[in-house]
Amino acid sequence: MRTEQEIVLKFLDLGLQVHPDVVAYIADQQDLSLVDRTAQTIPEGTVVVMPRHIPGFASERDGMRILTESEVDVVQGSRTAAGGGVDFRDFVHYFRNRYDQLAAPLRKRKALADIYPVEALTRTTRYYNSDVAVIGMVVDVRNTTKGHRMVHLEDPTGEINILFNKDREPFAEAERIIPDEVIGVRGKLSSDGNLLFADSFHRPDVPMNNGPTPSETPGKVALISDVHVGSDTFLEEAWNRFSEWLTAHPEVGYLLIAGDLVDGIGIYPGQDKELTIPNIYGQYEVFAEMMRKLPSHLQIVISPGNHDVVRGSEPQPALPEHFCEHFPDNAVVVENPALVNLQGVNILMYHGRSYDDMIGMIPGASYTRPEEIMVEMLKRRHLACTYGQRTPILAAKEDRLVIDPVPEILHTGHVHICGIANYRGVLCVNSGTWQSQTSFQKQMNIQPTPARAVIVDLQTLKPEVVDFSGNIIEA
Ligand code: D5M
Ligand code: FE
Ligand code: ZN
Repeated sequence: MRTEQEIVLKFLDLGLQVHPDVVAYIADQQDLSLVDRTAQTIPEGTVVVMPRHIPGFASERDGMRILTESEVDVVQGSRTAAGGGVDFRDFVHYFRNRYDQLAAPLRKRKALADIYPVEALTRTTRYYNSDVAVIGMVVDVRNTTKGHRMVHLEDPTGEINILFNKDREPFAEAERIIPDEVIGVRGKLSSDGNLLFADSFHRPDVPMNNGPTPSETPGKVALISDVHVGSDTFLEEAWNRFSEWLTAHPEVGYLLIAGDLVDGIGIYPGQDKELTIPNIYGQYEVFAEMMRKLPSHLQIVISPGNHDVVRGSEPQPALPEHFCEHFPDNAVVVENPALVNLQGVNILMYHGRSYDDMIGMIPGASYTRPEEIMVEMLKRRHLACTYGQRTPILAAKEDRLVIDPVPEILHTGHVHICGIANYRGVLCVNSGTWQSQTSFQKQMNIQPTPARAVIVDLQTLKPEVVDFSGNIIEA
């Protein structure tokens, strides 16, 4: 009998199933007594013996050293957490919940001491002409004929207009205010209580003293997105180079894929002419095959994007079972967005549909610098705050697009352009794509940066961009 078979049977005799990496490890050691020794030390109730159950697991396979077993902890956005249906009352709950979540950090600001409910300011003469602070959600924002910025703000008690004078300091930042974000403003109330003249302006933001918590043990994660399997612009050769590279780099223990796994069907007009796999099941089948070819020690986390088969409104549910039944055991599907913890390092994965809204609204923003938009998301502590534009949002009882806790890494995609920034200790990574320029992007004048993976060292939180485009010449 082959050693591997013997090991499996020995575990089965003990009422235990066993992970293939454990079998390979014990076979390598040529020490069958390890089966009994492992069985004695595993926690009670264990069904499958995992590499972590072998103390100090470190294996030599294919001549490579696997340092530690990688483990993914899905903190937010695991498959079971999917929100329910929509009810008109949920809109009220949804925005109230957003307000409550984002007003909390603002209340702690010294500059926003003595916050008043809007109703108290507008309904009583008491505060007219005085210095006050409010926290509210932006209903809308516009420029006045004189070039000032007027923000219509709402809190749970009422509504008020706020004027940002073009000649005063907070004006520049006020130009970047967008609908449905939660802000705090200090200023002077007009003599009739209807207008607040802003002196200072505050966002929930990442705390100034934010310090990331790196991993205490070695490990690396590869961040990618927008694979677009099934499209005639999918870069198969570059993908194969990446796949081989991962096999040759066992120190990379994790692969996080932030959506647009496949190109999908009927996502944009005329897409059928640009598909090599015209069937959605076929697309996920090929994607699954690509995942199975990756080394088995790699922990893969897969979240959906706007080209994937799930509902477009965010949070998007994880891929349903029948589209991922051929994914390997080392892959886990999560929602979009999802917060995963790798060796103590929190990584917030979000596909990034809201780029399409924010780029249009924030002065100076561009598809070529996605990292700047990631900073804007962090300042607002929200992934997609503007409701009712291109990003469909599911109004549920809780706003799960709020960024809380502040992660060590924010990982997005969608834009197809690689961009990296560090904002108050948060590493922002937009990982690019595995698809060359599409006809749509040509029309939009978007030049993608395909076939790059961003590798982050979990101990130092330093990113490194590895280019797999080979001989592809970028236009
Ligand atoms: O997005 C691919 C690229 O196209 C990405 O740069 C965003 C851009 N894009 C996608 N949808 C829109 C809309 N509606 N307006 C402007 N730009 C857009 P993908 O999700 O892969 O199709
Ligand atoms: Fe995409
Ligand atoms: Zn996308």
